[in-house]
Amino acid sequence: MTAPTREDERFMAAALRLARRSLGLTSTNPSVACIIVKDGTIVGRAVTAPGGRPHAETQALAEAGEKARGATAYVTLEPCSHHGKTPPCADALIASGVARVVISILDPDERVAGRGVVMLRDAGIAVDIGALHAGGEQTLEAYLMRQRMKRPHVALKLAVSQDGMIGRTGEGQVRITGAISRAQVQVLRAETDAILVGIGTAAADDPDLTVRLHGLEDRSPIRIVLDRRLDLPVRSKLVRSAQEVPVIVVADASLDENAATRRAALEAAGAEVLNADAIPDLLTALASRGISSLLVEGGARAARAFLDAGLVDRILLFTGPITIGEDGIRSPFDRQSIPAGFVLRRTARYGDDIFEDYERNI
Ligand code: AOF
Ligand code: ZN
Repeated sequence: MTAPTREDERFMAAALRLARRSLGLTSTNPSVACIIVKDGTIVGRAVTAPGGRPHAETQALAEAGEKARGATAYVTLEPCSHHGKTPPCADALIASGVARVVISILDPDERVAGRGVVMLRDAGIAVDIGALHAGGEQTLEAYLMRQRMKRPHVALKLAVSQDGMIGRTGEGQVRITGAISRAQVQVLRAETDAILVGIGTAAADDPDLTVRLHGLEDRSPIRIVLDRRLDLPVRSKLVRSAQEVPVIVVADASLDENAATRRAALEAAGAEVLNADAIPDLLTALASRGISSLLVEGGARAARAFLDAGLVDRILLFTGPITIGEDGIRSPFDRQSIPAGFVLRRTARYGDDIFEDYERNI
């Protein structure tokens, strides 16, 4: 195995950028990109198709055609070796005549797990693993979390005022952040498989939690409400739009008979009711359905529940310029009191707001 060259890193960076563009579109498959390079020129490039198939490699090879012979393929995830709904990508690469394959991350899927590399090497193809490994881990973080830990990757989003509040008691939505931040939140939603709020937020704000940003309207994630006693009104925007974008209402397993009526009403309106007593149970259930990424969007109680369970991997903190005052609803934390164990990865200014991206330091 040789160390990746500058050129390898340049093409892998391009592949990772391409893969990131389809995050949220390929579930339950990861978004993987493949770039085929012949004599320094890109002759084929593709990302996993919406819905997860075809995989990246077969599409990139189709574009390259005969030019793939002797070329180098850059793939963000180890090419698959299993016969799933499509034949193995490793076979397609071998048949194409590529001379070398550069991989960022090995695939933890137990059907693959190094077998893709073995197939390629057995066929005489040079394989280099680990180019831009950290970037690969980040781009595939949700998929890797589900594969390795059998739970989705959890990001907690909070919009906090200067005085550490997330809203005002008795009021619906309070505008804490500006238009650019709100558009960024829409992008975050589009990139995630599922989005979650507590019943407090669902009842107070009556949000629909869909993606409305121009061009991303078809990328609304599944919506989940933590609602132990099934109080979510059937007339809420969430339930009324359940036919278009799925809604899962998470209730206690042991509910009284009155709840059976509410459950039936929610189900008749198209929502799904899922029983889970604790957050780890919920995450296990979501992972087993192929949900790799979860965005927790509010409010304070839901945020605290995930933090207390130690099940937050990323914090996306938007701090707006306004001050709310005494009747405010206090955020579990603000910029000055980030929970222990998180490190700042990125910061940006969105108009008058400050955005900070914290990652759990493991
Ligand atoms: C690749 N290239 O573009 C992707 C891969 O359900 P299946 O048969 O599509 O298999 C899903 C698995 O395929 C997934 O868990 C991961 O191992 C791999 N994804 N592999 O060679 C791709 N998206
Ligand atoms: Zn494949």
